[in-house]
Amino acid sequence: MAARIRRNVWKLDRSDETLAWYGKAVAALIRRPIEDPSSWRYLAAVHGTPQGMATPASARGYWDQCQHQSWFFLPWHRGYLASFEATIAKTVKDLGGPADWALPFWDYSESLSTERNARLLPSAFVERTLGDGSPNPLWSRRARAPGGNFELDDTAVSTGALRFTNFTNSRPGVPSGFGGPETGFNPGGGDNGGIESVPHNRIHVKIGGDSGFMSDPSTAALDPIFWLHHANIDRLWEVWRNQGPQFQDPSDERWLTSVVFQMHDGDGRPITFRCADMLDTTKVLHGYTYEAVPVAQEAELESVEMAMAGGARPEFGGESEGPVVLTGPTTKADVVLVPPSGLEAATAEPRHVYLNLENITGAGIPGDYLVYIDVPDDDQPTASFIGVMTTFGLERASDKSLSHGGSGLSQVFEITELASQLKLSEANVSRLKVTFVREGVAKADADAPAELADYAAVQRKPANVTVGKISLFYD
Ligand SMILES: [Cu+2]
Repeated sequence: MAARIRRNVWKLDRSDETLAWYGKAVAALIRRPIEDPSSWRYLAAVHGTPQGMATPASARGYWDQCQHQSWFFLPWHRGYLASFEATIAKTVKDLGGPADWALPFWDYSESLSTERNARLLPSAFVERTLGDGSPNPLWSRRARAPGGNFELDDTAVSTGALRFTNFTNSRPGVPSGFGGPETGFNPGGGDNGGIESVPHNRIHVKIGGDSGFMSDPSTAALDPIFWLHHANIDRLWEVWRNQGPQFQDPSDERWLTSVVFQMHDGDGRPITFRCADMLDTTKVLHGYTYEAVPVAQEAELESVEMAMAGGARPEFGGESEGPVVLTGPTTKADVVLVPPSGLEAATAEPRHVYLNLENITGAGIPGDYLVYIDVPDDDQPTASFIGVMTTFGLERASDKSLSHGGSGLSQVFEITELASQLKLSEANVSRLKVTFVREGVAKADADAPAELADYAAVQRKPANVTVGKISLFYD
């Protein structure tokens, strides 16, 4: 069979039945027992399970496998999507549908001039019931969003991560590239790759709100929109690679072959794969392609020149005086710059300056934070936006009982241009002021599809978040 074609969900014809068949398959899978690898709940548990949920012996090594804050984020999720797509496609066929069903993708970052609905949840997912009054299998527990409008603003849908020319990075203190930091098999914690942070993490929390399934890795894949969101992230990997010869996947064997992932195929048979098996989408399980992989325009204008993996460790330029607890809508913190080995000692202007947020820990769903630094503007300091601190996966990353958890998330922003405006390399500047503005999370529906009511009953912990340290590095 020719490779399946994953299509843009907002570009499907009115007569197209892809989503109608998706709904029918979801309704079938959701009734299957959780021990069945082709059931809705088993497939979601492969990503993560809520705390306290027992893993049956037969599911050990299959559940709780999601790779986040890692260079395995993209390839693991690619295999996961293919396993899911194969299961849905087989069910669609068994129900009398087409043999070539493929997962659509939701391109929320598409220009509103070519698709004015791009930032709205596709309409088939919005209503609780279908025309005949029966429950809509594509509806789920989400932030309340009239008409499917989750207010995905520019900061949520930005594809700025495509400008990273490096896939990964192993140097502490500098950004982790497009795909994520070099790690071992990793269930979470540490620094997100550019594409994982935005739009991936942002979209999760915007859709899930304070207690919807999408806000937490342990319930996210219970929401049928999860898969269309991840199909788009997977597509953006193809867009990234398509930008030119300098956009290369890692060639290191530690990435390509050393870690083996296990899942099931569409017939429920165990399969294994490595990253090397995930590089050509037409050879991933049943094979697929995307109908739209444009060359990113902004990448042609300017790509982020990154300090390459393996280079010298950047110089330490200062840090906050202690942990910063983010309470209330706005929190300000100072980074104390270090003389004499600090920036002012540098003989020339530093090539890059990086602001690091380290050991971000907490619980619940606090939502994302907009981060600013004060820059002088006609002697009046103005807060200048440097990026978004995302919190998807915070509770997991802060959980000391998990094998890799406990030390929390981290995030790195390159602030080279602002640092030069700030004249950080001059001796009279001794402090950098950082401001965190809480974006807040929308209230989610209390209900959930009847078959998933158990998950909705789990109480979320009250939200709190602490940034362990803010530090500055330069090279
Ligand atoms: Cu995700």
